[in-house]
Amino acid sequence: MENEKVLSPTGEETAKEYDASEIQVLEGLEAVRKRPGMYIGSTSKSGLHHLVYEIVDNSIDEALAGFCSEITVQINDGDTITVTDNGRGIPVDVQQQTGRPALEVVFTVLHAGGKFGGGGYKVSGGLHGVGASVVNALSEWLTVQVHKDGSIYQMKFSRGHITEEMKIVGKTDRTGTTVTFKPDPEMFEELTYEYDILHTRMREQAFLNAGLRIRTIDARPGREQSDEMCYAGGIREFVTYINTNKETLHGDVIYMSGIRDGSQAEVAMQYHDGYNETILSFANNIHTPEGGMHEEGFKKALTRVLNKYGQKTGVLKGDDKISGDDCREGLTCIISVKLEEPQFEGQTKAKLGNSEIRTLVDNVVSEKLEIFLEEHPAVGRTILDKALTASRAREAARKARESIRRKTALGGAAMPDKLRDCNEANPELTELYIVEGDSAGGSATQGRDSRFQAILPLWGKMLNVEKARADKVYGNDKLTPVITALGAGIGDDFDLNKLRYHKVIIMADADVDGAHIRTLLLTFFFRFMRPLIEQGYVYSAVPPLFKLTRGKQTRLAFSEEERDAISAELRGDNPNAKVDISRFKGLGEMNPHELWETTMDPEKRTLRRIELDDAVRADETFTVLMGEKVEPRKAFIEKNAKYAVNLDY
Ligand code: TSJ
Repeated sequence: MENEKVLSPTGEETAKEYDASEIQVLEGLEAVRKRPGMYIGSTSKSGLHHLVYEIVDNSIDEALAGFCSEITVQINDGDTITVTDNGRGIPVDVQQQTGRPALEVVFTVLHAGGKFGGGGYKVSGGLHGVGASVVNALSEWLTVQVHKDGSIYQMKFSRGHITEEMKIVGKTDRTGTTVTFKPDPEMFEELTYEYDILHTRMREQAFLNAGLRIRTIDARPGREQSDEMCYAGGIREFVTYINTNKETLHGDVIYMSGIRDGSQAEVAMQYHDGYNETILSFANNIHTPEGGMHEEGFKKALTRVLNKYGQKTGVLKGDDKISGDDCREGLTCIISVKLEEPQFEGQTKAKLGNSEIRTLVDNVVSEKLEIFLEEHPAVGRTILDKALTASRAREAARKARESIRRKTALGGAAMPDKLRDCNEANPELTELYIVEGDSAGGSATQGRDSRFQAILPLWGKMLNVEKARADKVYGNDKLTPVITALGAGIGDDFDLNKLRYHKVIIMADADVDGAHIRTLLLTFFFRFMRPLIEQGYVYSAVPPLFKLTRGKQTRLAFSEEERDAISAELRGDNPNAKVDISRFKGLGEMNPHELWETTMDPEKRTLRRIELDDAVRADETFTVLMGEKVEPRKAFIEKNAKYAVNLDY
């Protein structure tokens, strides 16, 4: 291979000689294959999808530079990926430093992305900012075609090695870059792409890059679908999208932007009548869930501007102050900044560290929001009223919490009327069953072992935690009994040492209503008693669905599959044997003895411990679930009922 014949960019034959720099190149890509996780996070499903983002980021850079307006991402049969753009096309001319075509360097040198072609402007970039060469190293094969200057240039690779040198394969009248690759089965545990994951990510990128048209296509047989996304309004439309199911407090999304010293900041925001704060921040199109300087700058400026405006309009008097939290109640906000050299910090490198960006965002919001409020006094008044109400509610909540704390401090609160407590006092030995409905509660009370099992029935419509402010949660007649029975307080005052039961068991039907109550309770625990879940004290009871009887033999089944299997087993070799199958319709229909035998007897029952992940998902389900508008909520429940029920298995 010392003197192998290769084609130059113009198609002439030249002798190729490997030199020291090229050996370094190959060593670089070997490193990627040795420790892929270092470059793309993981080799599971998320890493597999990350490959696509790394490629697309290059096209987005080209769009940011002003030369690309369309990007297409396609999943092909066999789960290969094709990304196409209509940019200028990756440069193909031979580079001074390396003596190789720029195109080759892009795919074979680690960290080569965007650093050529005269002051390459790089503001996009994946989580680890690595690029095309990493994707190349981790692909069984990769083909790139560049349409440029009237010719189509093509080059092929396998696992980072060149398999076909760059050559001209045809003529063209357009410009752009197309890359097709097949993730290497030797490197990835998971090889099947999920259209929804790519689609969601590409939609986010379309929101973040106003006017950029992104198409996603699934061309795998039997799964054909496609979408086209282009948002002239950019992050304004992102906010509108998030607020789709909410009652907004002012018609138009507030938009602010500014540029300084080569950095750019954009903010879009809109209040709704709910109580949650949703701030999504991005740096160079990368999501920063841990926040950072851009979020800090926004929050400080928002609080300052609203307080100043309140004083100026006389709504706030003297020393009146609205806190930052109160200024953000019911706020949906997107912050997007673009800067030359982002510093990502924090546990997952998802927090922006550049302090100059805090000043930039602060300045932009201070100036532009003040002007907006001057020009839209009605909106200004609405926002101030919202913040003031939040402020009063927070004060009421603080008092309610104090009173609960005082009660517990004074030799323990009176236990709730509905609680059927157990005799044992040592929390390590006791269990609390939280049971949906009065009739199931009655059966559980009669069926339990009262030495160590306590029962708390919950009945009627549960409080919707999403729609309730903290003070309502504290004073709520459904949740207060739970708080009191557990005895450990809530929120900042929560103290596991005071917990009265070390097993907290949610017992609800395996239907949509049961799933609903479970989701509500998990969300409540997640938000107000998180250590309870983190330390593994929360369980879900697993009631059976079927009872099968043959003669004197009785068996229980927890799913339809299990029912069929047990039925076959009971019949044995005798096809005529009669197996009686009855369905448990709900907890309420079991008699106390049955409930004990099937669901509560520690010797026989199944309990499923709730993991933090379950609670996080419940919380997310909730956030989407509990918009103000009923129709989307209903559709969502129906679509997710299966998942919610699955919490139990
Ligand atoms: F990942 C990748 F590198 F393979 C890749 C790059 C994949 C895809 C689908 C597109 C791209 C890409 C790169 N699209 N557009 C560009 N543009 C450039 O590389 C480019 C073109 C011209 C100039 C110039 O200064 O003339 C500079 C650059 C960086």
